Amino acid sequence: MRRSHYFLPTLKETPAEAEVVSHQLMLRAGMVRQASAGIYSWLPMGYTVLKKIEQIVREEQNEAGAQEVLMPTIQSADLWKQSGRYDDYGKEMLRIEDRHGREMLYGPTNEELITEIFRTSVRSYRDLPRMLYHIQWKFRDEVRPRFGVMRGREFLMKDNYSFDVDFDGAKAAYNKMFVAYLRTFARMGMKAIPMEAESGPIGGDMSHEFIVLADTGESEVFCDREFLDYDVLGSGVDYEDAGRVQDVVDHFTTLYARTDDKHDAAEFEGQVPEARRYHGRGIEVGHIFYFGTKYSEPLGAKVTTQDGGEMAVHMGSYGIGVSRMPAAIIEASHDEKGIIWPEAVAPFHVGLINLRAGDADCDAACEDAYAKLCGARVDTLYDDREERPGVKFAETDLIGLPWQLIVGPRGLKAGTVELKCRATGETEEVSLDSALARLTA
Ligand code: 5CA
Repeated sequence: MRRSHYFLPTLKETPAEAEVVSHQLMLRAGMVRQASAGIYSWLPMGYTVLKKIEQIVREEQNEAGAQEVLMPTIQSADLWKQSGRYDDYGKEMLRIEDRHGREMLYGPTNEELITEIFRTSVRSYRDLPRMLYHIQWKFRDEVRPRFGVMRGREFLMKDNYSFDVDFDGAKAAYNKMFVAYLRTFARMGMKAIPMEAESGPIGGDMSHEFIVLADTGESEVFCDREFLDYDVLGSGVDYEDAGRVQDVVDHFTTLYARTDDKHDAAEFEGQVPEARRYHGRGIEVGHIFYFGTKYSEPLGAKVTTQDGGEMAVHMGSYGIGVSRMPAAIIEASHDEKGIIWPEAVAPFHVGLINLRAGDADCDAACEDAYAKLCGARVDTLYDDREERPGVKFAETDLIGLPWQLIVGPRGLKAGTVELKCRATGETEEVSLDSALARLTA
Protein backbone atom coordinates (compact mmCIF):
# COMPACT_ATOMS: atom_id res chain seq x y z
CA MET A 1 0.00 0.00 0.00
CA ARG A 2 1.28 3.43 -0.91
CA ARG A 3 0.96 5.84 1.97
CA SER A 4 -0.13 8.55 -0.46
CA HIS A 5 -3.22 6.43 -1.29
CA TYR A 6 -3.88 5.08 2.16
CA PHE A 7 -6.71 6.39 4.31
CA LEU A 8 -4.85 6.86 7.58
CA PRO A 9 -6.25 9.90 9.36
CA THR A 10 -3.68 10.22 12.15
CA LEU A 11 -4.06 12.89 14.83
CA LYS A 12 -1.24 15.08 16.12
CA GLU A 13 -2.84 15.83 19.46
CA THR A 14 -4.02 13.28 21.94
CA PRO A 15 -7.82 13.58 22.13
CA ALA A 16 -8.87 14.82 25.55
CA GLU A 17 -11.65 12.27 25.94
CA ALA A 18 -9.26 9.30 25.78
CA GLU A 19 -8.23 8.24 29.29
CA VAL A 20 -6.13 5.15 28.63
CA VAL A 21 -3.14 4.78 26.36
CA SER A 22 -4.73 2.21 24.03
CA HIS A 23 -7.67 4.50 23.34
CA GLN A 24 -5.35 7.47 22.79
CA LEU A 25 -3.14 5.52 20.40
CA MET A 26 -6.03 3.96 18.48
CA LEU A 27 -7.45 7.43 17.85
CA ARG A 28 -4.08 9.01 17.09
CA ALA A 29 -3.13 6.19 14.72
CA GLY A 30 -6.42 6.57 12.85
CA MET A 31 -7.62 3.05 13.63
CA VAL A 32 -11.13 3.88 14.84
CA ARG A 33 -13.52 6.79 15.10
CA GLN A 34 -16.33 7.09 17.58
CA ALA A 35 -19.76 7.06 15.94
CA SER A 36 -21.66 7.56 19.20
CA ALA A 37 -20.98 6.67 22.83
CA GLY A 38 -19.41 3.20 22.92
CA ILE A 39 -19.96 2.65 19.18
CA TYR A 40 -17.06 2.81 16.74
CA SER A 41 -16.27 2.76 13.05
CA TRP A 42 -13.19 0.82 12.10
CA LEU A 43 -10.92 2.56 9.60
CA PRO A 44 -8.59 0.66 7.26
CA MET A 45 -5.66 0.10 9.60
CA GLY A 46 -7.83 -0.75 12.59
CA TYR A 47 -10.00 -3.02 10.51
CA THR A 48 -6.98 -4.91 9.15
CA VAL A 49 -5.81 -5.58 12.71
CA LEU A 50 -9.33 -6.64 13.72
CA LYS A 51 -9.51 -9.09 10.82
CA LYS A 52 -6.11 -10.57 11.67
CA ILE A 53 -7.21 -11.12 15.26
CA GLU A 54 -10.48 -12.62 14.07
CA GLN A 55 -8.60 -15.02 11.79
CA ILE A 56 -6.33 -16.28 14.59
CA VAL A 57 -9.39 -16.82 16.77
CA ARG A 58 -11.11 -18.67 13.92
CA GLU A 59 -8.14 -20.94 13.17
CA GLU A 60 -7.77 -21.97 16.80
CA GLN A 61 -11.50 -22.60 17.17
CA ASN A 62 -11.51 -24.80 14.08
CA GLU A 63 -8.39 -26.62 15.25
CA ALA A 64 -10.13 -27.49 18.52
CA GLY A 65 -13.05 -29.01 16.60
CA ALA A 66 -15.59 -26.17 16.63
CA GLN A 67 -17.57 -25.27 13.49
CA GLU A 68 -18.34 -21.75 12.38
CA VAL A 69 -21.88 -20.50 11.86
CA LEU A 70 -23.33 -17.01 11.68
CA MET A 71 -26.36 -16.03 13.71
CA PRO A 72 -28.08 -12.68 13.28
CA THR A 73 -27.56 -9.62 15.46
CA ILE A 74 -31.32 -9.09 15.86
CA GLN A 75 -33.23 -11.72 17.82
CA SER A 76 -36.83 -12.30 18.78
CA ALA A 77 -37.72 -11.66 22.44
CA ASP A 78 -39.72 -14.91 22.63
CA LEU A 79 -36.75 -17.19 23.26
CA TRP A 80 -35.45 -14.88 25.94
CA LYS A 81 -38.80 -15.00 27.68
CA GLN A 82 -38.60 -18.80 27.66
CA SER A 83 -35.13 -18.82 29.22
CA GLY A 84 -36.18 -16.23 31.78
CA ARG A 85 -33.46 -13.78 30.81
CA TYR A 86 -35.66 -11.21 29.05
CA ASP A 87 -36.44 -9.47 32.31
CA ASP A 88 -33.13 -10.28 34.04
CA TYR A 89 -31.08 -8.47 31.44
CA GLY A 90 -32.72 -5.16 32.28
CA LYS A 91 -31.55 -1.96 30.68
CA GLU A 92 -28.37 -3.50 29.30
CA MET A 93 -30.46 -5.07 26.55
CA LEU A 94 -31.37 -2.92 23.56
CA ARG A 95 -35.03 -3.66 22.87
CA ILE A 96 -36.63 -2.92 19.53
CA GLU A 97 -40.16 -3.20 18.21
CA ASP A 98 -40.68 -4.11 14.57
CA ARG A 99 -43.48 -2.70 12.34
CA HIS A 100 -45.84 -5.49 13.43
CA GLY A 101 -45.34 -4.61 17.07
CA ARG A 102 -43.22 -7.72 17.70
CA GLU A 103 -40.61 -7.45 20.42
CA MET A 104 -37.10 -7.84 19.11
CA LEU A 105 -33.67 -7.18 20.59
CA TYR A 106 -30.09 -6.62 19.52
CA GLY A 107 -28.34 -9.74 20.83
CA PRO A 108 -26.05 -9.21 23.83
CA THR A 109 -25.08 -12.92 23.58
CA ASN A 110 -26.50 -16.02 21.88
CA GLU A 111 -27.18 -18.87 24.32
CA GLU A 112 -30.92 -18.84 23.58
CA LEU A 113 -30.66 -18.71 19.81
CA ILE A 114 -28.02 -21.42 19.48
CA THR A 115 -30.00 -23.66 21.85
CA GLU A 116 -33.04 -23.17 19.64
CA ILE A 117 -31.02 -24.10 16.54
CA PHE A 118 -29.78 -27.19 18.32
CA ARG A 119 -33.27 -28.11 19.56
CA THR A 120 -34.73 -28.07 16.07
CA SER A 121 -31.80 -29.92 14.45
CA VAL A 122 -30.45 -32.60 16.76
CA ARG A 123 -32.37 -35.51 18.24
CA SER A 124 -29.97 -38.24 19.28
CA TYR A 125 -27.01 -38.63 21.63
CA ARG A 126 -25.23 -40.09 18.59
CA ASP A 127 -25.02 -36.62 17.07
CA LEU A 128 -23.02 -35.33 20.03
CA PRO A 129 -20.64 -33.80 20.92
CA ARG A 130 -20.91 -30.55 18.95
CA MET A 131 -19.28 -27.14 19.22
CA LEU A 132 -20.68 -24.25 17.17
CA TYR A 133 -19.34 -20.73 17.19
CA HIS A 134 -19.75 -17.44 15.42
CA ILE A 135 -17.97 -14.12 15.30
CA GLN A 136 -20.65 -11.49 15.40
CA TRP A 137 -21.40 -8.02 16.72
CA LYS A 138 -23.16 -7.77 20.06
CA PHE A 139 -24.86 -4.87 21.78
CA ARG A 140 -24.91 -4.22 25.51
CA ASP A 141 -26.13 -0.88 26.68
CA GLU A 142 -23.33 -0.59 29.23
CA VAL A 143 -23.89 1.99 31.98
CA ARG A 144 -20.37 3.22 31.51
CA PRO A 145 -18.95 2.56 28.05
CA ARG A 146 -15.33 3.67 28.28
CA PHE A 147 -11.75 3.28 27.18
CA GLY A 148 -12.77 3.21 23.53
CA VAL A 149 -13.31 -0.28 22.10
CA MET A 150 -12.25 -1.80 25.43
CA ARG A 151 -15.73 -1.41 26.89
CA GLY A 152 -17.99 -0.60 23.99
CA ARG A 153 -21.72 -0.83 23.67
CA GLU A 154 -21.44 -2.46 20.26
CA PHE A 155 -18.55 -4.94 20.16
CA LEU A 156 -17.38 -7.96 18.21
CA MET A 157 -17.35 -11.24 20.09
CA LYS A 158 -16.44 -14.77 19.22
CA ASP A 159 -18.92 -16.95 21.06
CA ASN A 160 -18.78 -20.71 20.98
CA TYR A 161 -21.36 -23.10 22.41
CA SER A 162 -20.80 -26.76 23.28
CA PHE A 163 -23.39 -29.54 23.48
CA ASP A 164 -22.69 -32.82 25.27
CA VAL A 165 -24.55 -35.75 26.76
CA ASP A 166 -23.19 -35.38 30.26
CA PHE A 167 -20.89 -33.46 32.57
CA ASP A 168 -17.78 -35.42 31.55
CA GLY A 169 -18.38 -34.62 27.89
CA ALA A 170 -19.01 -30.97 28.69
CA LYS A 171 -15.84 -30.83 30.80
CA ALA A 172 -13.86 -32.22 27.85
CA ALA A 173 -15.28 -29.43 25.65
CA TYR A 174 -14.47 -26.87 28.34
CA ASN A 175 -10.91 -28.20 28.50
CA LYS A 176 -10.49 -27.93 24.74
CA MET A 177 -11.60 -24.32 24.80
CA PHE A 178 -9.37 -23.62 27.78
CA VAL A 179 -6.34 -24.80 25.80
CA ALA A 180 -7.53 -23.18 22.56
CA TYR A 181 -7.72 -19.85 24.42
CA LEU A 182 -4.20 -20.17 25.78
CA ARG A 183 -2.99 -20.81 22.23
CA THR A 184 -5.11 -18.07 20.66
CA PHE A 185 -3.79 -15.33 22.92
CA ALA A 186 -0.22 -16.63 22.76
CA ARG A 187 -0.35 -16.48 18.96
CA MET A 188 -1.26 -12.81 19.29
CA GLY A 189 1.88 -12.30 21.36
CA MET A 190 -0.08 -12.07 24.60
CA LYS A 191 0.03 -13.83 27.93
CA ALA A 192 -3.55 -14.33 29.04
CA ILE A 193 -3.91 -15.98 32.41
CA PRO A 194 -6.97 -18.14 33.12
CA MET A 195 -8.49 -17.13 36.42
CA GLU A 196 -11.35 -18.62 38.40
CA ALA A 197 -14.24 -16.21 38.03
CA GLU A 198 -17.89 -15.54 38.74
CA SER A 199 -20.25 -16.46 35.93
CA GLY A 200 -22.53 -13.38 36.20
CA PRO A 201 -25.58 -13.15 33.93
CA ILE A 202 -24.49 -16.11 31.76
CA GLY A 203 -24.85 -18.37 34.81
CA GLY A 204 -23.42 -21.78 35.65
CA ASP A 205 -20.99 -23.19 38.15
CA MET A 206 -17.60 -23.41 36.44
CA SER A 207 -16.06 -20.37 34.87
CA HIS A 208 -12.66 -18.90 33.98
CA GLU A 209 -11.78 -15.47 32.76
CA PHE A 210 -8.69 -15.05 30.61
CA ILE A 211 -6.87 -11.97 31.79
CA VAL A 212 -4.06 -9.95 30.24
CA LEU A 213 -2.15 -8.18 32.99
CA ALA A 214 -2.24 -4.40 32.54
CA ASP A 215 -2.35 -1.52 35.01
CA THR A 216 -5.29 0.03 33.21
CA GLY A 217 -7.37 -3.17 33.29
CA GLU A 218 -10.83 -3.07 34.81
CA SER A 219 -10.45 -6.32 36.76
CA GLU A 220 -8.57 -6.70 40.02
CA VAL A 221 -6.65 -9.96 39.98
CA PHE A 222 -4.47 -12.14 42.18
CA CYS A 223 -2.19 -14.80 40.75
CA ASP A 224 1.01 -16.77 40.86
CA ARG A 225 3.72 -15.20 38.71
CA GLU A 226 4.76 -18.67 37.59
CA PHE A 227 2.04 -18.39 34.94
CA LEU A 228 4.11 -15.86 33.09
CA ASP A 229 6.85 -18.39 32.29
CA TYR A 230 4.76 -21.12 30.69
CA ASP A 231 5.30 -21.70 26.96
CA VAL A 232 1.91 -22.72 25.59
CA LEU A 233 2.72 -22.79 21.90
CA GLY A 234 5.99 -24.68 22.39
CA SER A 235 4.17 -27.49 24.11
CA GLY A 236 1.85 -28.37 21.16
CA VAL A 237 -1.46 -30.11 21.69
CA ASP A 238 -3.47 -32.92 20.18
CA TYR A 239 -7.12 -32.23 20.95
CA GLU A 240 -8.00 -35.89 20.43
CA ASP A 241 -5.79 -36.76 23.37
CA ALA A 242 -8.11 -35.84 26.24
CA GLY A 243 -5.49 -36.77 28.84
CA ARG A 244 -2.93 -34.39 27.39
CA VAL A 245 -5.50 -31.60 27.17
CA GLN A 246 -6.41 -32.27 30.81
CA ASP A 247 -2.70 -32.05 31.77
CA VAL A 248 -2.46 -28.54 30.37
CA VAL A 249 -5.67 -27.50 32.13
CA ASP A 250 -4.41 -29.07 35.38
CA HIS A 251 -1.15 -27.18 35.14
CA PHE A 252 -3.01 -23.90 34.99
CA THR A 253 -5.77 -24.63 37.43
CA THR A 254 -3.51 -25.83 40.24
CA LEU A 255 -1.66 -22.51 40.35
CA TYR A 256 -3.52 -19.73 42.17
CA ALA A 257 -5.24 -17.24 39.87
CA ARG A 258 -8.52 -15.55 40.75
CA THR A 259 -10.41 -12.38 40.06
CA ASP A 260 -11.31 -10.29 43.12
CA ASP A 261 -14.81 -11.72 43.54
CA LYS A 262 -13.33 -15.22 43.96
CA HIS A 263 -10.21 -14.15 45.83
CA ASP A 264 -9.38 -15.57 49.27
CA ALA A 265 -6.43 -13.83 50.92
CA ALA A 266 -5.62 -16.71 53.29
CA GLU A 267 -5.51 -19.26 50.47
CA PHE A 268 -3.45 -16.93 48.30
CA GLU A 269 -0.85 -16.47 51.01
CA GLY A 270 -0.90 -20.16 51.91
CA GLN A 271 -0.42 -21.36 48.33
CA VAL A 272 1.87 -18.80 46.75
CA PRO A 273 5.33 -17.86 48.10
CA GLU A 274 5.56 -14.12 48.65
CA ALA A 275 8.02 -13.48 45.83
CA ARG A 276 5.64 -15.04 43.32
CA ARG A 277 2.48 -13.21 44.40
CA TYR A 278 1.03 -10.88 41.82
CA HIS A 279 -1.74 -8.52 42.85
CA GLY A 280 -2.70 -6.02 40.22
CA ARG A 281 -5.05 -5.28 37.42
CA GLY A 282 -5.91 -7.00 34.20
CA ILE A 283 -8.05 -6.92 31.07
CA GLU A 284 -10.59 -9.68 30.53
CA VAL A 285 -10.10 -10.85 26.95
CA GLY A 286 -12.02 -14.11 27.20
CA HIS A 287 -14.51 -15.85 29.46
CA ILE A 288 -15.57 -19.49 29.44
CA PHE A 289 -18.55 -21.04 31.22
CA TYR A 290 -20.01 -24.45 31.94
CA PHE A 291 -23.69 -24.09 32.80
CA GLY A 292 -25.08 -27.59 32.33
CA THR A 293 -28.78 -27.59 31.46
CA LYS A 294 -29.56 -23.97 32.37
CA TYR A 295 -30.77 -23.19 28.82
CA SER A 296 -31.43 -26.65 27.41
CA GLU A 297 -34.06 -27.40 30.10
CA PRO A 298 -36.33 -24.37 29.61
CA LEU A 299 -35.83 -24.32 25.84
CA GLY A 300 -36.36 -28.06 25.47
CA ALA A 301 -33.01 -28.95 23.86
CA LYS A 302 -33.13 -32.69 24.49
CA VAL A 303 -31.63 -35.79 22.91
CA THR A 304 -32.61 -39.43 23.11
CA THR A 305 -30.24 -41.48 25.25
CA GLN A 306 -28.65 -44.85 24.66
CA ASP A 307 -31.24 -46.60 26.84
CA GLY A 308 -34.15 -45.04 24.96
CA GLY A 309 -34.77 -42.20 27.40
CA GLU A 310 -34.49 -38.49 26.85
CA MET A 311 -32.30 -35.86 28.46
CA ALA A 312 -31.48 -32.17 28.30
CA VAL A 313 -28.00 -31.57 26.87
CA HIS A 314 -25.11 -30.18 28.90
CA MET A 315 -23.83 -26.92 27.56
CA GLY A 316 -21.03 -24.43 27.93
CA SER A 317 -20.28 -21.12 26.26
CA TYR A 318 -16.96 -19.57 25.45
CA GLY A 319 -16.45 -15.91 24.57
CA ILE A 320 -13.54 -13.85 23.27
CA GLY A 321 -13.73 -10.07 23.07
CA VAL A 322 -12.44 -9.77 19.50
CA SER A 323 -12.89 -5.99 19.19
CA ARG A 324 -11.43 -5.50 22.68
CA MET A 325 -8.25 -7.32 21.64
CA PRO A 326 -6.55 -4.52 19.66
CA ALA A 327 -6.86 -2.30 22.75
CA ALA A 328 -5.65 -5.05 25.09
CA ILE A 329 -2.67 -5.73 22.82
CA ILE A 330 -1.77 -2.04 22.71
CA GLU A 331 -2.03 -1.74 26.50
CA ALA A 332 0.48 -4.59 26.75
CA SER A 333 2.69 -3.52 23.84
CA HIS A 334 3.53 0.16 23.36
CA ASP A 335 6.10 2.77 24.32
CA GLU A 336 6.15 6.57 24.49
CA LYS A 337 6.35 6.78 20.69
CA GLY A 338 3.35 4.64 19.95
CA ILE A 339 2.11 1.14 19.27
CA ILE A 340 4.40 -1.91 18.96
CA TRP A 341 2.39 -4.53 17.07
CA PRO A 342 3.26 -8.18 17.61
CA GLU A 343 4.03 -9.62 14.16
CA ALA A 344 0.94 -11.85 14.01
CA VAL A 345 -1.55 -8.99 14.20
CA ALA A 346 0.42 -6.12 12.63
CA PRO A 347 -1.48 -4.25 9.91
CA PHE A 348 1.68 -4.28 7.76
CA HIS A 349 4.91 -6.15 8.31
CA VAL A 350 7.15 -3.37 6.99
CA GLY A 351 7.04 0.40 6.79
CA LEU A 352 9.19 1.44 3.82
CA ILE A 353 10.28 5.04 4.32
CA ASN A 354 11.51 7.13 1.41
CA LEU A 355 13.46 9.91 3.10
CA ARG A 356 13.57 12.05 -0.02
CA ALA A 357 10.60 11.41 -2.25
CA GLY A 358 11.21 13.14 -5.58
CA ASP A 359 14.93 12.28 -5.58
CA ALA A 360 15.51 9.98 -8.56
CA ASP A 361 17.83 7.54 -6.73
CA CYS A 362 15.64 7.30 -3.63
CA ASP A 363 12.52 6.83 -5.70
CA ALA A 364 14.12 4.13 -7.84
CA ALA A 365 15.49 2.21 -4.85
CA CYS A 366 12.16 2.44 -3.02
CA GLU A 367 10.11 1.39 -6.03
CA ASP A 368 12.42 -1.58 -6.50
CA ALA A 369 12.16 -2.54 -2.82
CA TYR A 370 8.39 -2.06 -2.80
CA ALA A 371 7.93 -4.25 -5.89
CA LYS A 372 10.08 -7.00 -4.40
CA LEU A 373 8.33 -6.92 -1.04
CA CYS A 374 4.90 -7.00 -2.68
CA GLY A 375 6.09 -9.79 -4.99
CA ALA A 376 7.08 -11.81 -1.93
CA ARG A 377 3.67 -11.04 -0.36
CA VAL A 378 5.16 -9.08 2.50
CA ASP A 379 2.56 -6.52 3.59
CA THR A 380 4.27 -3.18 3.14
CA LEU A 381 3.23 0.39 3.74
CA TYR A 382 5.39 2.52 1.44
CA ASP A 383 5.66 6.12 2.63
CA ASP A 384 6.12 7.79 -0.73
CA ARG A 385 4.87 11.23 0.36
CA GLU A 386 6.85 14.41 0.08
CA GLU A 387 6.99 15.01 3.81
CA ARG A 388 9.84 15.79 6.17
CA PRO A 389 11.74 12.73 7.48
CA GLY A 390 10.75 13.64 11.06
CA VAL A 391 7.06 13.43 10.16
CA LYS A 392 7.55 10.02 8.56
CA PHE A 393 9.60 8.64 11.45
CA ALA A 394 7.09 9.81 14.03
CA GLU A 395 4.15 8.36 12.14
CA THR A 396 5.84 5.03 11.45
CA ASP A 397 6.75 4.69 15.14
CA LEU A 398 3.20 5.67 16.12
CA ILE A 399 1.53 3.02 13.97
CA GLY A 400 3.95 0.42 15.27
CA LEU A 401 4.81 -1.75 12.25
CA PRO A 402 7.34 -4.43 13.28
CA TRP A 403 10.01 -3.37 10.74
CA GLN A 404 11.06 -0.09 9.19
CA LEU A 405 13.12 -0.01 6.00
CA ILE A 406 14.58 3.45 5.70
CA VAL A 407 15.98 4.60 2.37
CA GLY A 408 17.82 7.95 2.13
CA PRO A 409 20.21 9.66 -0.28
CA ARG A 410 23.27 9.51 1.96
CA GLY A 411 22.92 5.79 2.63
CA LEU A 412 22.30 4.98 -0.99
CA LYS A 413 25.59 6.64 -2.00
CA ALA A 414 27.33 4.27 0.42
CA GLY A 415 25.18 1.38 -0.84
CA THR A 416 23.18 0.99 2.36
CA VAL A 417 19.70 1.34 3.82
CA GLU A 418 18.60 1.20 7.45
CA LEU A 419 16.61 -1.65 8.88
CA LYS A 420 14.96 -0.84 12.19
CA CYS A 421 13.16 -3.19 14.53
CA ARG A 422 10.29 -1.29 16.17
CA ALA A 423 10.18 -3.43 19.31
CA THR A 424 13.87 -3.15 20.26
CA GLY A 425 14.62 0.14 18.49
CA GLU A 426 17.77 -1.46 17.07
CA THR A 427 18.92 -0.15 13.72
CA GLU A 428 21.29 -1.80 11.27
CA GLU A 429 22.90 -0.40 8.15
CA VAL A 430 22.85 -3.07 5.48
CA SER A 431 22.66 -3.33 1.70
CA LEU A 432 19.18 -3.12 0.23
CA ASP A 433 19.50 -6.70 -1.00
CA SER A 434 20.32 -8.10 2.39
CA ALA A 435 17.53 -6.06 4.02
CA LEU A 436 15.08 -7.49 1.50
CA ALA A 437 16.43 -10.99 2.01
CA ARG A 438 15.80 -10.62 5.75
CA LEU A 439 12.30 -9.20 5.34
CA THR A 440 11.15 -11.77 2.81
CA ALA A 441 12.71 -14.78 4.58
N1 5CA B 1 -22.01 -15.87 26.01
C1 5CA B 1 -20.86 -15.73 26.85
C2 5CA B 1 -19.67 -16.40 26.32
S1 5CA B 1 -19.82 -16.95 24.73
C3 5CA B 1 -20.57 -14.24 27.08
O1 5CA B 1 -21.26 -13.41 26.61
N2 5CA B 1 -19.52 -14.00 27.85
S2 5CA B 1 -19.04 -12.57 28.33
O2 5CA B 1 -20.12 -11.75 28.73
O3 5CA B 1 -18.04 -12.79 29.33
O4 5CA B 1 -18.35 -11.86 27.12
C4 5CA B 1 -17.29 -12.51 26.45
C5 5CA B 1 -16.14 -11.55 26.20
O5 5CA B 1 -16.59 -10.42 25.45
C6 5CA B 1 -15.55 -10.94 27.46
O6 5CA B 1 -14.58 -11.79 28.03
C7 5CA B 1 -14.94 -9.65 26.94
O7 5CA B 1 -13.62 -9.92 26.44
C8 5CA B 1 -15.85 -9.28 25.79
N3 5CA B 1 -16.75 -8.19 26.18
C9 5CA B 1 -17.79 -8.24 27.04
N4 5CA B 1 -18.38 -7.04 27.15
C10 5CA B 1 -17.70 -6.19 26.33
C11 5CA B 1 -17.84 -4.81 26.00
N5 5CA B 1 -18.79 -4.07 26.53
N6 5CA B 1 -16.96 -4.28 25.11
C12 5CA B 1 -15.99 -5.04 24.56
N7 5CA B 1 -15.82 -6.35 24.83
C13 5CA B 1 -16.66 -6.93 25.71
